[in-house]
Amino acid sequence: MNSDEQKLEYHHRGFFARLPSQPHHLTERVTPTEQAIVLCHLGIPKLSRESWRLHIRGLVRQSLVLTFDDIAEFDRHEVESVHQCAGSPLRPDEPSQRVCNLVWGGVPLSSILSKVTVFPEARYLWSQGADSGRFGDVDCGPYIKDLPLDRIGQNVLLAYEMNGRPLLPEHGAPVRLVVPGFYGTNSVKWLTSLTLGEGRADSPFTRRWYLDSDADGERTIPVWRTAPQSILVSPPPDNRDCECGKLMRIRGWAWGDQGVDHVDVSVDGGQSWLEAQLEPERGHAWRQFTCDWVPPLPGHYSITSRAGSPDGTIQPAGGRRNALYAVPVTVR
Ligand SMILES: Nc1nc2c(c(=O)[nH]1)N[C@H]1C(S)=C(S)[C@@H](COP(=O)(O)O)O[C@H]1N2
Ligand SMILES: [Mo]
Repeated sequence: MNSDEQKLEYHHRGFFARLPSQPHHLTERVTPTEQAIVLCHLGIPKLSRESWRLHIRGLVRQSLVLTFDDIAEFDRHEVESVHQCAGSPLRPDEPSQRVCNLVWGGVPLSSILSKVTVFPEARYLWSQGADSGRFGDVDCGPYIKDLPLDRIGQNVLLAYEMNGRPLLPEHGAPVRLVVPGFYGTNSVKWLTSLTLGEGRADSPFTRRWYLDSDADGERTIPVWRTAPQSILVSPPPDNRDCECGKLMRIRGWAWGDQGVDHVDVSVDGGQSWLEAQLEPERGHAWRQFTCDWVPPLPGHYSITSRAGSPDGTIQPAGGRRNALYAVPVTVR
């Protein structure tokens, strides 16, 4: 343990999560902060803007240390983006709908990196948080993630605001990384250092967990880019106002890092599909889809939505985090 870690105080020590997002509660385009997911593997460290420092090191000509005021001097940018937890790293294939859509304010990482000379061998950016400790019976050291350097042009942000307010402690105050289009796990909170590296970072969060097997099961791929996914906001489960012969508007959100070019809706548990209307793309923010349906007969129905990306990938029936799920509806 170095002297920085010894000095560090915590609001909360150890795993902490708030995952309130029941899809039908996510009625708003920008998720209110109280409804946003919170996921902390190791705890919630206490950091102040005044004493916070960001170290930039590794394959750069000269390392750099920035204060909060240094960061605040750069032009402020805003990015609206889906913020999705990939689910428990101990149960990576479990389908989940832990998601929200937030507006982040801060400085593009590219502006910060333009202040250093990056050596051509550098291919990855390692990002480290102030938090350290145990997770899943493993002594993890600090929370460290990485991302390919060529991703940085895509709105990667050093964020100090969420939904127009300074970051709350649990969301990474005073400054965190935000990687739009990647799963939330990559958006390192309580950011303290950025290291330019030739290979991937060496941490349980990059080498032991957050690795998926590809379609053939032959290779592992880092849990980086979000797969196509959709959630149903309306009707809510077990809705009582559905009437036979009365038009029902089925509505929800869809997203995916490769883009989503269609969403289909099924009312019969996935046996047949109707095409939903999808609003135009809006960067890495989620997109609304709607589908009008007139229930022909009273009875029990099972509503499902399925997003697909231009390369032909669609949400799978099961066994993946972006698998389909169904909303039961009774029609009178
Ligand atoms: N330093 C640090 N950053 C972290 C984490 C963490 O445990 N420590 N959790 C990650 C995970 S798994 C998710 S889903 C997001 C959650 O961000 P939020 O709590 O602001 O919603 O933060 C990511 N960044
Ligand atoms: Mo997560």
